[in-house]
Amino acid sequence: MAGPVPIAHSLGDIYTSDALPSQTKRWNKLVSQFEAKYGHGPEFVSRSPGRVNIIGEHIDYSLYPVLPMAIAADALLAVSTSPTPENASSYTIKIANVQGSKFPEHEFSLGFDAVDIDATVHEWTNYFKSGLRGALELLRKKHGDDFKPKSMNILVDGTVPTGGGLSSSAAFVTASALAVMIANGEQTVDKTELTELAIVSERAVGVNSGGMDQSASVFSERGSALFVSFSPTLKARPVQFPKTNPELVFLIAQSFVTSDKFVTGPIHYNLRVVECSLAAAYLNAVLNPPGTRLPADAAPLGISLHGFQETYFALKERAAGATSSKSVSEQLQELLTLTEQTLDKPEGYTREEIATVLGITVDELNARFTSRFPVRAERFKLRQRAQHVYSEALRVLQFLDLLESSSSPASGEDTAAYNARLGALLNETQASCRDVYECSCAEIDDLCAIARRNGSYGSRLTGAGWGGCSVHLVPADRVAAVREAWETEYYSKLQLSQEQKEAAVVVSRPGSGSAVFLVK
Ligand code: NG1
Ligand code: MG
Repeated sequence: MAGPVPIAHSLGDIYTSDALPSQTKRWNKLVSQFEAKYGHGPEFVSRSPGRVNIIGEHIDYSLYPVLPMAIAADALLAVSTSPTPENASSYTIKIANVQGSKFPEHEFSLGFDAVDIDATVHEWTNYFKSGLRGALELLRKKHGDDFKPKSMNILVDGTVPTGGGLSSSAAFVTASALAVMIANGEQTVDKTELTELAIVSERAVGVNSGGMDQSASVFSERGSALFVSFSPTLKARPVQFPKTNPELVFLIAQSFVTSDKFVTGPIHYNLRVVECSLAAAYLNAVLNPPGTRLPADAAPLGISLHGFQETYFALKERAAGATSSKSVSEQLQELLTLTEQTLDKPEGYTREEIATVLGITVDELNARFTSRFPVRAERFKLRQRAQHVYSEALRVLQFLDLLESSSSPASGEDTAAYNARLGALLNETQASCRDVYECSCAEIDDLCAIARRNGSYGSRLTGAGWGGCSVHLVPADRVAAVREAWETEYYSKLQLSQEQKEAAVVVSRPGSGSAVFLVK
């Protein structure tokens, strides 16, 4: 899985045969629009897909493994370059989008020091700039501080719906960083390096994100889901779904409730990141010996619920003078009990209450946890957030186990019963997201209920939630019934454009990850 981002030689390396005709048209159009705009052809196209998360929601930033897969929709950057003269003091980025009315073009003249990003304005090119910034940091590390980036002409074509939970942002940031690396002469780009820089970069846009989306976008392989773990280091490996008859497919259904993390971060996404870190710090203060520090790991706020798990069990073992016989799943079960006992205030905790337990002032608490990404809350629901994270981490392991263990239908279990077990875990995730983590919404709950009534084994939100997309595990012979029910019971009640109607539901098969296509 690790290794360089592939150089594609034909679109058949990237897309499945059913997608190929329409993708070929799209790519040709992109190239001819590029020529019309800049007066010459692109040198290469960088490409990164969106993703759907199958299971493992809101746990990546607590450093627990997740199971997403890439979808066919992607971000493409067609690029040409020109060298920056020895004596120049700046370079130029011209960036335009095939959807010019929605995403207006820009020209930036940039100095050689760090790229400025104003995260207070919501501007589509910020995502490019964050990829640029991350890539340049890496290039400087490799080639020294006086490294001079090339000027670039760029035309972008993105098909991942924005604000829809399918991670248009990570697709764009990773494709951008990849484009900058290739534009500046890198012959190969390491997948792990690209992913890590994109994770850090995306935080520059104002969202305190985990690393699932960028990993899925870069590492995915056609035909497989991806098991991504973050600790101790980023690792990704493909996971196959068992072949069943009827085939199991993932349906992705839009709710058309737009949830913009940039706008609602302080009460939704960024607040959850803070609550999880506060929960970890609180559990650490109460349950570990005084003075124990959680590892400053790669979690957005440096303190993760996963870090607490590791420290807690390691210290316990040391105290007992024995190595633990507990499996990770058993540890997670125990953490659920400890969470219930220790974080016993369902109404939530005030800053004062948390600061007292941590032995710091409220100002120190704010500086450490809520200054970089502001949040708005009177009370922090530490109990519920930790409960969701530990139970969801457990469900990911159970799901993986079902996919990979001998209990798959090949070994004789009745297919429907097996599918029902997979689906039950997805349904439990949805219940936990709705009731415990509070990141669903009525419309998503509705889509899930309709799908289950019509043959879905498991239905849930995917991505950050509070709107956006839902994912459903449906046997191929029930797809039409589920679609029809959504149409009559949900979509027909919304005012949708033709374009929205066509994009509302897609059958998704696991697609391939980032690639570069060299144009001859
Ligand atoms: P979306 O909103 O689908 O891009 C976000 C985070 C993920 C993960 C999920 C919840 C970003 C870029 N992505 O996904 O890292 O935390 O929510 O599981 O913020
Ligand atoms: Mg996103």
